[in-house]
Amino acid sequence: MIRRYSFGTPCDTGAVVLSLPEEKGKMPYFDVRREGEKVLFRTQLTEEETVFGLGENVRGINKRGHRYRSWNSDDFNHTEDRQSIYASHNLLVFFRPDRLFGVYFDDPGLVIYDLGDARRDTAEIVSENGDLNVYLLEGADLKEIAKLFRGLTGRSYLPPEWAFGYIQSRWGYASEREVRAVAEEHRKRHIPLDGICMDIDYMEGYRNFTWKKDAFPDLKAFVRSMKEEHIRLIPIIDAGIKTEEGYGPYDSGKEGGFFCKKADGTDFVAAVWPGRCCFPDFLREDARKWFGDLYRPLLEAGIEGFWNDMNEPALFYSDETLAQAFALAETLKGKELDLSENWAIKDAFNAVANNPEDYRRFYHVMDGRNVRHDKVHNLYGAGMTRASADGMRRFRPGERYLLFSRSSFVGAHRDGGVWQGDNFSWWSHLKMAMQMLPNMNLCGFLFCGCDLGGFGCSTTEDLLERFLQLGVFTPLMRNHSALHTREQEIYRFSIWETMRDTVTVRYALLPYLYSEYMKAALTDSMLFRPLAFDYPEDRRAVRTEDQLMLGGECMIAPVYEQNAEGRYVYLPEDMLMIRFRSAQDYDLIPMEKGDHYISLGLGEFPLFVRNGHAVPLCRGGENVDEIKTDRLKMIGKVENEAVYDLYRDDGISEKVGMDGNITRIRVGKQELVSDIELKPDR
Ligand code: MIG
Repeated sequence: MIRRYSFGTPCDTGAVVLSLPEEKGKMPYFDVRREGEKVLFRTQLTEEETVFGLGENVRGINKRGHRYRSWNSDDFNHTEDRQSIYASHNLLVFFRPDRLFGVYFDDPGLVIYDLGDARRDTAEIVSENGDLNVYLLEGADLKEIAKLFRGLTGRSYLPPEWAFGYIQSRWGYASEREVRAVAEEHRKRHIPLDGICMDIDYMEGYRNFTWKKDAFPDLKAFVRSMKEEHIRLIPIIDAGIKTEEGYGPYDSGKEGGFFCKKADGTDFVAAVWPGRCCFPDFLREDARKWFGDLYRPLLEAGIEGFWNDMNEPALFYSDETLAQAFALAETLKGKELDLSENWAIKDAFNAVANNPEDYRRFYHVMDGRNVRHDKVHNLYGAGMTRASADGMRRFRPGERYLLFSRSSFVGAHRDGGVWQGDNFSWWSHLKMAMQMLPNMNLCGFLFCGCDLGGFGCSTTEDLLERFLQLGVFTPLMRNHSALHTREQEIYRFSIWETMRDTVTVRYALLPYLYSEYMKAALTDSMLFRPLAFDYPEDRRAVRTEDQLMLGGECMIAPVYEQNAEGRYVYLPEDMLMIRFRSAQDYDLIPMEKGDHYISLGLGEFPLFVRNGHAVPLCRGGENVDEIKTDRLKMIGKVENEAVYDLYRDDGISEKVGMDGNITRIRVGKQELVSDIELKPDR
């Protein structure tokens, strides 16, 4: 059951697709009070209570014991003490033996969550603006809450099948020659590959929708020839549009009046990569339409997918924030700084970027009204996602497209995926990337993944290998790194063959992973789940922070520690461990419920299959087009019979459903593996 409570005058955030009558009575579970504009929601937490939710954010799967803020931020330093990164996914699920409910704060502005931080026994959520709808979700179990939420907010994005291939990316690829070299090195060494991302360096002076003519003399021919090798190019697009007369997107945006404006009616200007930029008003339908059409030249060149960046929006500086810093510098010039001046001057220059005053300086037009940006800040990235998704839908009606964004809000899960932003090449970030996955899925974002290997600072061989072992299972499997860090393509490393073998497992599992993804999307369920969702009565399972349920049959338990040769795993029931070394090379080890130490040398990683189930493994391939599902090995410990519903489709049509796309595979009692043959799917 879902109930809606309304506070102040909420706007339509685009998150919710169900229209529900407003409840008039008192809201259960929370003490609600108003303080000025703010609305505060308080609830008691018992010792055994677990809190799930908040999607993309720092810390563990159980969010309890910390503070978080919904305020989309370009903050690359995802340390434990952060309270927000790039997304606002305002769903919480409270879970304990005597109560279970979900609560969604449909609020586009700043929301602060104290989930047992000030006091262990109290959660308090504060809406700073006080204009919001609150949805209460009640169901029989955690899975039902997740499903209700998807019913409330709409079906998750369906990517094309090729998007499940391995993608290589790096900030710095600046020419056709460089991109071709990356492709060649993969193909030459038989490292599977389906896509290469083009970061900002492909553009002319970082201007969106341009490309360097000397470095990419014939983009269309280049895209075509890469596609012949089954490699898609995936360009980046940023939010800001360079303010420069004669640059098409600026001129047409200016002419249409599509940029966000300040109170005096002039365009808001702040610097990002290209220098001074204007910011499209993505909350306006006409501006979205205009922006979505700007993707055309790239689509016409054959591009089938994009990643959208800097859409919190990130602001490097504005004339106003710079002027403030310089003014302070002027007053301190020549002085011997005392301590407070010393800090003040540092703070002043740090504050030129992403300054709260800048976010109060410009306006959006919503339903014909001017709305100050900070009141709806968290909708900006979702608006950009929608603009580009619609642009691609108009260009290739009926076909799926690849799209992933840095910033997001619930609702954007219908139009695209997300990557987890700028992590570091840290072991702790490998763990955090895993912990984010189930909460992102809970909030509807199924197509996600982190920068494998780590984005900031230099990776190491073992760290990249362990990242890849997690990436084998994430829908977006992308190796990405920052300029000036150690080069991170698989072929750069002494253990490249080990890494390649790891990637081959992705391709052998692709029929399964694609099938589970599509079924999760089409049935409004989750692909990655905390163990609590499947074993709610098992305290050990509920408290497990470093293992995830995957699809209907499996559990993963990645290694996330340096120099580890194995790890402890808790099995909430009897399972079969597949210990992978490559698509062809793996051990099958039946294991019993309970605690186990599992040895996992550097190139080894486990997948656990619940007894009584079997999962398909195919021969693999070097790209998704090569994947065949006519001959499969069904792997699992089956005493009587196991049934697996394999989802297959043409991999590209937008209009798909479960009907007609499910092949029911039955395996009888088996010796862990049985070979089966199916009618080819294409
Ligand atoms: O301010 O385009 O998160 O993936 O490589 C940095 C350069 C801008 C941030 C993205 C990252 C990307 C980088 N971008």
